[in-house]
Amino acid sequence: MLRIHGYAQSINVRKVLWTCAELALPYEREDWAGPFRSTADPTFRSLNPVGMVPVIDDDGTILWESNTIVRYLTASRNRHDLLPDDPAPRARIEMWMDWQASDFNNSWRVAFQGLVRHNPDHQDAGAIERSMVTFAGMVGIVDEQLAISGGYICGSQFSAADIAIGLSVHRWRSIPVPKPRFDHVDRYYERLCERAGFRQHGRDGGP
Ligand SMILES: N[C@@H](CCC(=O)N[C@@H](CS)C(=O)NCC(=O)O)C(=O)O
Repeated sequence: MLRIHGYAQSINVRKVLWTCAELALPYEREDWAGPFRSTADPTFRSLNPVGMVPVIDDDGTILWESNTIVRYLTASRNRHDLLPDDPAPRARIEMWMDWQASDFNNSWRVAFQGLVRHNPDHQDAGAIERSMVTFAGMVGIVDEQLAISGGYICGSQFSAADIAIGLSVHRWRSIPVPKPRFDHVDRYYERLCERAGFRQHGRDGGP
């Protein structure tokens, strides 16, 4: 049985949970990080030396990094509709996933910590404003892509990249301040809400 290590409210753990829903894959989950057991625990560090959730143990295959796990689960279960074998379409999906993990993910950090988590370390109004401007710029890029892509981030078909991008879009919508409106992103969000996995782990899974 697949084991997932990580608390269910983590955006990165939710990528894995949503993927499991898409694959109808049963799993057991252990709470680690966030308000639960510290990832500094040597047991956890033996699974992931960088001390972050999610981690999976798939019958002895131990992996960390959420987007890598999403790709591994879809590929190992032969879900070529979500992640094709063909190098070019596959790379286009990986490209959006890599951008999500590196640039998009980093843009919201200060705004999210300050405005949603009310983290006392992130209450500098100027820094929050700068983070919101960068975040909005990146949601604007997603909006432009959706205007030409055909419904999902890499085309007319839902793919593994939508799991990463979709949760980032959900995070954008969860920030409780007036924001620029992006019509293609709004329609994308409604399209994602047609999927049970997104409703559970995105829309209703926390900010
Ligand atoms: N690049 C990593 C980032 C993972 C990450 O930032 N995980 C957070 C939770 S969302 C974490 O483990 N934080 C440590 C903690 O809460 O103790 C991934 O995509 O898996």
